[in-house]
Amino acid sequence: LARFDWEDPFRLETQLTEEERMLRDAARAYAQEKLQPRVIKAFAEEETDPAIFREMGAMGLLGVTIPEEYGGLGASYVAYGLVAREIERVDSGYRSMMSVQSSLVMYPIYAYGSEEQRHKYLPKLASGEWIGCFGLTEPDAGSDPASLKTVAKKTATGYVLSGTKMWISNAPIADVFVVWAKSEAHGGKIRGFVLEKGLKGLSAPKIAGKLSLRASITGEIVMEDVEVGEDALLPNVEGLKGPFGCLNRARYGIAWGVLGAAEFCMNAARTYGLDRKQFNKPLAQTQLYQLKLANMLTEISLGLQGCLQVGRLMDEANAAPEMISVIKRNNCGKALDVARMARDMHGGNGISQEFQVIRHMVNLETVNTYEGTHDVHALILGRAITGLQAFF
Ligand code: TGC
Ligand code: FAD
Repeated sequence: LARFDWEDPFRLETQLTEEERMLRDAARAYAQEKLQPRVIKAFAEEETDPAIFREMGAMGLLGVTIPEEYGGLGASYVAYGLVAREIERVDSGYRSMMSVQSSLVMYPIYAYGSEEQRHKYLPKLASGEWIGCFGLTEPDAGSDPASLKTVAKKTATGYVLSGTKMWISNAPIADVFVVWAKSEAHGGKIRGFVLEKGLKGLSAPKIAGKLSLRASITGEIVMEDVEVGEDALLPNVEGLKGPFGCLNRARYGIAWGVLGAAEFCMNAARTYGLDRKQFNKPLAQTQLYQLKLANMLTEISLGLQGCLQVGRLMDEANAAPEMISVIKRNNCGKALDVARMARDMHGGNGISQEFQVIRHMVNLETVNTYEGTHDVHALILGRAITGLQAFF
């Protein structure tokens, strides 16, 4: 009979290349040795250590899909997903720091930037010397980014930007700001701009008091008549497909990442159930406990296969955005279910920071919301299924 390994039910291991496995192992070692020991305090005290970017950069974990010429590794999207899974096994906030830098800052500069912009920004973002953020969401434009109000007005030498971005990961510690604005000189179309810390009129106040994703700093981006040169414009994209092109990659990474968090929670519940006895037997020897573990294993293993297939299609430049909606939506929702269940299975200990499952649970509430909410991805899929759009 073929052997069943509960830790790798569909033998994902055998479906990866040697290079993918090596990068995954390096990410796992870094995450377990360097991130795991500091996460409980970082989350409790709501502190983000900017040194993490330099550490990740030194390990080659920033912009792994970006070509080596610009400081990346030129690795596959499957490798990127595996890195996201290992980092998020520790904390969704740390994965957020990595995926914003990689997919939402380095990717648009690489895909839509000039050669000068690529050479100026990408190597320093890859090393973690510079920290990046991505400003799309505004106070009145969340699920509906087409209604954003930030404007770019043309001047003799460049542009003046005005507007406010909301809920922006990394913003208060960022050196590089990729922001999306309606450009009057381009018929009001959405265009991307790269701003740098220190520009007059640019500030990024921290949003305090988050009860989720506390190890990842979040802020506003306030632009009060910020003047930039022509060289701040990303020249090679126009319209919402610019930010969405980046979101496709970040959403894909999240789909892998949340399964890392779910795997942590399932493993924690299994260990807890084997150790803890009630009614003279291990909790793990009860039918209900086993049913919950079986449900967790099923969702996680099916989710991983979906990620792998979409990743392989991304590597062939053949993945439709709707495929990404399927895995982002389902894996976030399922990971949240797993984390809530694991919290319950730990009993009272489940609410303690020490056991870590409640931290994953509250983090996953954010991940289920950002990059397109669970319901927005349902509507994207509903539109694909029916041909009818139900957003407005
Ligand atoms: P719609 O009419 O559907 O499309 C407008 C234009 O965009 C193109 N497009 C895409 N292109 C590439 N990839 C995609 N996934 C695309 N989706 C749409 C489309 O072809 C069209 O192009 P063109 O040339 O014809 O103009 O636009 P809509 O306004 O009806 O969209 C509705 C909706 C709901 C699908 C969309 O707005 C949406 O996805 N909303 C969710 C917003 C969101 O995801 N925000 C994320 C902000 S960033 C973030 O959360 C980072 S957190 C990071 C972290 O910390 O990890
Ligand atoms: P809304 O759009 O107001 O949605 C509220 C509710 O209404 C949701 O349940 C939604 O599903 C539902 N809803 C909305 N429209 C419809 C509809 N047509 N039909 C049915 N239901 C609907 N953004 C960035 O640009 N960059 C970042 O780096 C970034 N980082 C973030 C970090 C954190 C910690 C958080 C919390 C958010 C971040 N975001 C970022 C913003 C995030 O993308 C938005 O919060 C998200 O897109 C949802 O927008 P909203 O919060 O305005 O909610």
